[in-house]
Amino acid sequence: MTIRPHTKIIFPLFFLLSFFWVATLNANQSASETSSLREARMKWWKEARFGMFIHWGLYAIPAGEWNGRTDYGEWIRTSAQISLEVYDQFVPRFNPVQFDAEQWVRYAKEAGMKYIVITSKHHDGFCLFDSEFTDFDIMSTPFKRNILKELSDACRKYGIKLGFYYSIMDWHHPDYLPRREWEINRTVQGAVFERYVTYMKNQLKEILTNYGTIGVLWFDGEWEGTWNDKYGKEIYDFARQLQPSIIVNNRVTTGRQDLKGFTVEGEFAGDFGTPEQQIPATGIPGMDWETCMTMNDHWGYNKNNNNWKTPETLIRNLVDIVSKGGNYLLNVGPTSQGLFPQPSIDSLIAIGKWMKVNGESIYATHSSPFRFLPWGRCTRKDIDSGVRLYLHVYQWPSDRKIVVPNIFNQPNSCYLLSDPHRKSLLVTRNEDGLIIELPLQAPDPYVSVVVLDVKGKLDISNPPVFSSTHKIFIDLLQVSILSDRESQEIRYTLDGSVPRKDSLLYTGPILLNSTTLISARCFRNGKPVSETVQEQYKKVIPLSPVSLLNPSNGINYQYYEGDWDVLPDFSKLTPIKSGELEKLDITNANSPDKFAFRFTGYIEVLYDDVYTFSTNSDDGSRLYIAGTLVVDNDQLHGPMEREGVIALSRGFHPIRIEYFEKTGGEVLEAYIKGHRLEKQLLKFYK
Ligand code: H79
Repeated sequence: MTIRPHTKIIFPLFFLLSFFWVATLNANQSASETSSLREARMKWWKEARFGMFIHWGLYAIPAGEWNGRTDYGEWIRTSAQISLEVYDQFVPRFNPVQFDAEQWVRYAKEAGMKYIVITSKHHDGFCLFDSEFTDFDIMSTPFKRNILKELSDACRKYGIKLGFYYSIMDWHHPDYLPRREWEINRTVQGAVFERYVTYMKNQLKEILTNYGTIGVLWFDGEWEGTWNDKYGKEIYDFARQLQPSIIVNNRVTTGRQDLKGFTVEGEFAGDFGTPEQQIPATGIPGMDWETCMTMNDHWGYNKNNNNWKTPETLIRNLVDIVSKGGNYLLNVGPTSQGLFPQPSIDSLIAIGKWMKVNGESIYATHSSPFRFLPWGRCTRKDIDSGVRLYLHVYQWPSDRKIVVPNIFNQPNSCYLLSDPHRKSLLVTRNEDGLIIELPLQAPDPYVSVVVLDVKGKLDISNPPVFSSTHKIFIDLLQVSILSDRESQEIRYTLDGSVPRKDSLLYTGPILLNSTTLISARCFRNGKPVSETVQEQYKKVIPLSPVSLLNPSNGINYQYYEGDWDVLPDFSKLTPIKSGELEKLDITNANSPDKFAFRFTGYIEVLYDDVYTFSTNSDDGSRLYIAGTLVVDNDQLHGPMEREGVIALSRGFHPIRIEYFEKTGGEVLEAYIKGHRLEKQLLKFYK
């Protein structure tokens, strides 16, 4: 059973849990910029919350179709393996006579968007602007009108901020490396990557000096091994010198982990994270981010794809993102004639209609103070008398009541944001929180917003959070329970029952010596003020070791080739080569891309303990001990570390590490950490 609290130390509750309001310093902040200067630079962007992405270029001409396949987009040159010579023939065909920059900007404005980010150059290398440094630009087309110039003038006229997307990867420039692997007759001879970096700088100087103030610089295509952190920082500084207030995304350098869009902790991350086609489960304290997303399945125009998101989805995405503290950059892929697809226009108008009524709940608001709301989302804004909560109701309740859970502030006023008369809604309190009585009919078919003004500083009780080194243990485990509020008690049970006012009072870390289910809940004045949370802690028997007669350093490997997006089933494959290596090493691959390794050997641990193993890999990897999957780091991604735990007895244990690489950079490392063992690279035996 359990040994009761053995210490009276009150834990520093606030460190862990004050994340909803803390504005931490950005780890990447350049030394010369104070946090208040950074805040001033980011202000317009953080208040804007909603912007338009535009993917436009030569790829709008094939419109997603090539040799009978119809699912291409802006990647068509590479995905359909179109040679440079053939792709170049789109240049004399690019003549978007219906392009009207002001109309595009009006669409954005109409939708309630505050900024536009357009592809000045996508991966295909084609430039929508007049560049001195290449002929592969708009001036070589019959159109001969500088798109960026017209758009920047229109944006200025309508008060919309303009940003430029600029691809680091460039499938056209002779000095960019690597080539696509199917481009067998495009020689790399004479290619000098440094010269490509100079080309980039020259072009960045053009787009950052010829079009007035530019709000955002949005890099992409940074993941091929040729780009690195040194270039990234250099280019970031270069951009900031030319436009001191510009906001630069994290793809300027190489720390982005995958399409989740956030940079590896501790690495330079530009000014904001870039989740792509996805919305993070929660925001990240002190981290600015922007989800970019398509309206159908493609960024560039695809004439056959009709998988359009509904206005409801788009509006709810915006609300969801803003409630988590992010921005929404919603894409339009115009046609080769220069027109927005009609379904995009329709959605922009529908969003705009919603924003005209409800925009106040989006612009310049902050993330939700609630961890979870069953009926929708919340954003908030500080006002003189306290805090204004915007309650975004997705499911209009049939009993006409919504609960604002565990809030102690006194309500000041409450009304529907759509109601010009601001007719008061009845607010009462019960033990769950504030209860708001709504009218029978939802004012909006997609998301209805209720305004709730409360007095003073927010006083909301979220459920407590458990903290321990692991969820499994061998002998004893110390578990802490933390709350984000000082003025309340935590009560807990160890038998799975819901904590009551006379349950055990938490006063300090709990020491467990057997498998236990802990349930915890916050109380104030003897009344429960939060939901109950539970966690199971499992006592385990550490894995028995194996005996090795003559252990020597080294590891066995099998090498495979193939084109995978996830780890293959190695049992069905025949290795191309195999042998022994001194350490975990993928440098003896025969090919730069599309290969896999399977390593087998033994590791030794010196104590019985719960060990944390991790792999850092690009692309996917998995680590097994004695056949048990411990680390699952599969999938396509940039360098990314994932961990897992297992209890081991002192001695040798069989280990297997699987790894694959599709394209781009490659890395594989494996680490171990224990209570008495600092994190270190694994050593292998055979
Ligand atoms: O411009 C649009 C797309 O054309 C471009 N980004 C958006 C804004 C895009 N290019 N590629 N992708 C999106 C998907 C690529 C994913 C991967 Fe990777 C590249 C998988 C592995 C390398 C990103 C970097 C995820 C892991 C590392």
